[in-house]
Amino acid sequence: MARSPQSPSPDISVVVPVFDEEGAAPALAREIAAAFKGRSFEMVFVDDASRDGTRAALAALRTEIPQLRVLAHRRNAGQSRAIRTGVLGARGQIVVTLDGDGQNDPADGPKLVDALTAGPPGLAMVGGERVKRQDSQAKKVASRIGNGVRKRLLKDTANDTGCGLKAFRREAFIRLPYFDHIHRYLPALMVREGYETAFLPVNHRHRTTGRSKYTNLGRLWVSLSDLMGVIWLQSRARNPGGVDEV
Ligand SMILES: Nc1nc2c(ncn2[C@@H]2O[C@H](COP(=O)(O)OP(=O)(O)O)[C@@H](O)[C@H]2O)c(=O)[nH]1
Ligand SMILES: [Mg+2]
Repeated sequence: MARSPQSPSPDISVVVPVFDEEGAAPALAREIAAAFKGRSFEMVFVDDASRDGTRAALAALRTEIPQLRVLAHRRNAGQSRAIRTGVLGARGQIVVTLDGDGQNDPADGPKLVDALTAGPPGLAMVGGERVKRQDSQAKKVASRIGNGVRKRLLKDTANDTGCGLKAFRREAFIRLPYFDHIHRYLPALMVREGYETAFLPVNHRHRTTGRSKYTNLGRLWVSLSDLMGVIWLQSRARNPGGVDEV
């Protein structure tokens, strides 16, 4: 079934950034289709100039999965930029993001969406928190320290901002500033904009194919400059506490 631009917009857009994930992406697309079956949704995979067969593998799935869209960067621009491309291209009012390597479980997606839509009007994001992380000990330790330092400095009440599984209102996301790696600071930046955030425990799985794109040292280095940047953004925020039309 061909998608026509006139087809009605879905309620939910599932955005998946992928870089060299040809082994994981097709199975993940099928899992997303199964998890959101019966709901009004689309999925937007954003291929970040992968060097393997990711793009072709996804394109070949479009007849099997009519809800699948594939956007492709011409140059590699990183996970945050890929998420942003997906959100800007999304047609749903609610966006769910998840990692393209299969480590997040798509079955958790609808749960986050339901928590978001059932919440108070100011609630703009429900983030996943990986309860039993299936990563190397070194990655788990680095993540625990990183999350601890960030939470203390930013006071964003988030225990696990590195979790790729999140549901948020598209409208809220597009008001946030953009910088590389912003996807780890969404809770703090949502609060800065005057929104509320909430968190739910989610499943986490081993990476069974492909390779991690990040190293602990690389992450530490950019985290230091990002943290300073976000602290500055927080210090320069002023909030009117609501707007009344009189
Ligand atoms: N679009 C894009 N996605 C990326 C890039 N680097 C990582 N990712 C995706 O971001 C997700 C998390 O990356 P991953 O390497 O699994 O990180 P880890 O789970 O912390 O080891 C996966 O879906 C990757 O495909 C990138 O440069 N561009
Ligand atoms: Mg991963």
